[in-house]
Amino acid sequence: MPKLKFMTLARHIIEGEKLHPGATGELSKLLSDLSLAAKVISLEVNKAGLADILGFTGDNNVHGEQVKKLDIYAHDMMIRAMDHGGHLCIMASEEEEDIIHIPNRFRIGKYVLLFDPLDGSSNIDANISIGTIFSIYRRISPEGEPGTLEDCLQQGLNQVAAGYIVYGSSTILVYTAGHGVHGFTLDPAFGEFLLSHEDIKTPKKSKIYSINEGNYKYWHPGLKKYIKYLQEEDEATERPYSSRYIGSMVADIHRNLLFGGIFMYPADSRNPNGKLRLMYECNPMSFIVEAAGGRATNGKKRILEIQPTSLHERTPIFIGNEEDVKLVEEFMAKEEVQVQVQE
Ligand code: FBP
Repeated sequence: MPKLKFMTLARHIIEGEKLHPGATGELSKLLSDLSLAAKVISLEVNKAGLADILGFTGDNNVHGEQVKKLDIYAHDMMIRAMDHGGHLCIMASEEEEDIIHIPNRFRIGKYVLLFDPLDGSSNIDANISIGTIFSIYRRISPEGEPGTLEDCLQQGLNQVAAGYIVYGSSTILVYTAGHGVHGFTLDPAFGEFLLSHEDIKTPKKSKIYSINEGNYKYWHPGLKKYIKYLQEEDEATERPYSSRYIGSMVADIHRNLLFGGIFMYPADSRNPNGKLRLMYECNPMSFIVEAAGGRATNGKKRILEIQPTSLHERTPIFIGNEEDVKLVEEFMAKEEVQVQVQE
């Protein structure tokens, strides 16, 4: 059990700011506003079974998916916590088709926030871990003006901070602002996030793979071979690996970040771009995993180097410790060569 240091998230952020000469404190205030939203959402998630917050709203979102009541609750909570602090020029959410402007009555700031208010929605009603994911950029459009779509469609490399919150057996917030990846557990007794996982480094070697094997039939032949390879017995390479799949990206990647593992949501013959969204799922998780010593690609290219073209675009993702992500890339590249030779 990690020894709890009495280091609150707020203090940690402010101390981190000292590492940025010329910092104005705006990013710190933005991150602490985010942590307030996380606390409120955590409270609602924890009592979901009691409050009339389970189930669907009856509407569909921009992705054509049925919307869960808790999805909208979390979405509204994020906007209410973030729109008035004066740190943001624009926001974007999984639950909103268009970019979200800052109301005129509030000051326009220099940061851009993209978020998935509740990741793993399919697990909400079954009380399985779900989460919130966020990604922060500095604006590229002129200061003082309302933010633009261009401000949102930046490469993941340009993120200044990213993080997620897992609402599980406890609520944990993990973030990086360029100086390591750190985890804070919410102490419900006095409502503070306390440092519980300092400077997380993902283990070099995996023993876990996470993928929805129900889609096996539709996969790339190289991926099929890689999964079969992981299931073979070989002591030297600690195979077979264990299969773990919660069906909540944020929870699956959090586990792999701590224990070592590779999470994959590939493209397949039905979904040529996979399922997960680049801007508020794959970019922030890739920024965190890379900062913890891991790797994240679409099978060929670093996720963080992908130039976005639309707010809700999807991308295949292979994310986890470097060795295994490189290995699945090799398996797929080899098969592509085979296919070309045969043609
Ligand atoms: P949302 O719940 O935010 O739409 O996220 C998508 C997601 O639930 C991921 O968290 C998860 O990894 C994936 O979809 C599960 O998809 P599938 O059920 O196809 O395996």
